[in-house]
Amino acid sequence: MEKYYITTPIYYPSDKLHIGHTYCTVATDTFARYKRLQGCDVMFLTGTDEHGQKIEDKAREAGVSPKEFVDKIVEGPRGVLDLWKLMNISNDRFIRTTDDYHVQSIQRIFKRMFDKGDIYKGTYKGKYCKPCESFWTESQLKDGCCPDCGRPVEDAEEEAYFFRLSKYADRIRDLLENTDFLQPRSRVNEMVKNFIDPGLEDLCVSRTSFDWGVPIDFDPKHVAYVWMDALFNYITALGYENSRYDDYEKGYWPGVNIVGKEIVRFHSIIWPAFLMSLDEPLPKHVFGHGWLLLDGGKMSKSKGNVVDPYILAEQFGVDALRFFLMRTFPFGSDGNFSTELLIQTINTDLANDLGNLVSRTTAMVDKYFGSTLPADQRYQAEMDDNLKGMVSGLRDKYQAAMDSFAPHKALEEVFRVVQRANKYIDENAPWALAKNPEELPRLACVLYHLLEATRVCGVLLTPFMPDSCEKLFAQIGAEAEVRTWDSGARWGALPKTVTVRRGENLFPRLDMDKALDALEAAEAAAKKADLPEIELEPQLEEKVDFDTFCKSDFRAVKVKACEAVKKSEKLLRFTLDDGTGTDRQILSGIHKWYEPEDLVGKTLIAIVNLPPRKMMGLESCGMLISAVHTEKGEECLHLLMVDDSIPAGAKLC
Ligand code: ME8
Repeated sequence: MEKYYITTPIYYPSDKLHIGHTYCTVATDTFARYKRLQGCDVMFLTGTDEHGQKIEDKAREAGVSPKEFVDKIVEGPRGVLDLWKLMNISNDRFIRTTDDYHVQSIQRIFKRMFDKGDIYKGTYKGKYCKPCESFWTESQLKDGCCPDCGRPVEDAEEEAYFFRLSKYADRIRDLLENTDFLQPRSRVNEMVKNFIDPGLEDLCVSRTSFDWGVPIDFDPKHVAYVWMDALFNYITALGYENSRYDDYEKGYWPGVNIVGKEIVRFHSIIWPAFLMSLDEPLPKHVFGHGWLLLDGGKMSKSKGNVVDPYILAEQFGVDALRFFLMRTFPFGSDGNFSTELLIQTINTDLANDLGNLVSRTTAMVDKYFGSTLPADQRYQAEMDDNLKGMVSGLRDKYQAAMDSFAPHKALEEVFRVVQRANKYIDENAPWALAKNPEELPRLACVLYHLLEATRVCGVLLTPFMPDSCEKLFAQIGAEAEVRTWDSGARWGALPKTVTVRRGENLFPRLDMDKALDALEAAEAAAKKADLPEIELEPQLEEKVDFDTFCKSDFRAVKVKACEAVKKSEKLLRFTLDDGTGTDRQILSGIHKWYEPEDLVGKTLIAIVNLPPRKMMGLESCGMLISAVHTEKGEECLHLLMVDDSIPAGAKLC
């Protein structure tokens, strides 16, 4: 059986995971599942990269040991392991670079390279980017800052060990330029131009200024450079230079390393040079995927724009989220993430196209044939050829896309067939065939074709949405033997007299406004749950000076009319008597809590000297005051109302 080894970058647990990290791991999981579907003996590795100064610093700030700090992020509630479980990540192994066997391997590897003369002692003078844990030479800096993250760098000088990276420059150039080692091809130029052409300098591979790393056992004031420690995880996890595993000898290596674009330099220059030094085989491929961006910028906790994968998966479903990530963003390029796009994709591809195909087809088999198709399926028609041809040719196209690391293209092919199948329903109008008893064999044939198209799409979608495809198979009556890779290329594998079992709607349609509101509420609740209790105490809120407060003009206002704003789920439009003799219009997003007719005649409190704002094309002059609190995770809102003894226009002071 062909062995296939694939890895994700090991995550640096200095903070919580965001949707960008999830993207990378879901993609690798999809490839691993695809190879398993093909019958390969797959080893899929992920893990965490736990050493380095940044973690030592963060742990100190938190008042815990570095190990306690990383343990919480890796193993704690809603930590890394929990997230991969939730996302249905099928890794066979999880490595932590603090694991004893890995530490032992790094020490042995360091010694072997030292004994060989590829690592030597010298003095490090240069620049260091602490957040990226990267050394840079003066010439590599961009405007004096780290070329990766743009942040300031520090001067660094210390006794250090160096790796003779320069010795491997020609071999690395050849590897990049003349093989398909680094993909997509577009990344090759960047590496050669920025790093190889200016000349590769030897690489500093030890530090003495902090302790949180793998100690060099023959010179213990040094710890191994975190990238050396991290890169070797790909083979130490197979048992290289340790006795914990024996999979390295069993032939899993060389494997495929999937990495994000900012760490392609480490993986396509330093990593192969390390392996060359040890005379070990190089990875089959390094694939550098793009970034998910938010509003065109990088996702990062510090920008306060992290999108929590837990919340997204809980709100929209694990498979819908997995699917969206793979369907929407071409794998080698950057893409702009947005929740609106996620909801749109769910509605279009999953609810309208795939979900509808399954529910319409099973409903018709159920309605016209009492759930089991009859064996008599005469009358193939010429109009069937196009659908049959597309379905029969689908697996090859899908395979070509997957093998060139283009899962988005594979999904494009599958959805072309899903859409074609939906069109086939309309072309054949089964409801019309059902009216004529003589047409029943043709009707059975049409429905069988639809089930076949659905089944083949289901087989090929399994790596992307494993749980949903199981449900899909159960509904269309596809048993285990027709869920296989082989059967994915065989038109007619489904037994003719198949029995369908109508089930729940696989992907219900979402209401955009409601879904966004629910997401906002879930995010707010999660943020609250994250905060230490003391920060919720009102006395810690920012103070407003008395004069500023006095500038606010609060008035009693009487509701003359109130109506829902067209095309808005939330907004109510109030016509108010504010005592001035001229009506005042205020818009308020409170429809969730109040029906407009219940508010007419009530006296409310409004702040009336805010600058006018436009909402849904209407002007709002002021804001109604309400009291808001959360009960059982639900946001509750009450408008402040006063009794009739207070006339409209009365000023609150
Ligand atoms: O780089 N979009 O760890 P890491 C897409 N420990 N991918 C993103 C992303 C985004 N917005 N943000 C991060 C490290 N990633 C090292 C790896 S491997 C020997 C050591 C990806 O936690 C990023 O590109 O900073 C990287 O591939 C992965 O998440 C882990 O990032």
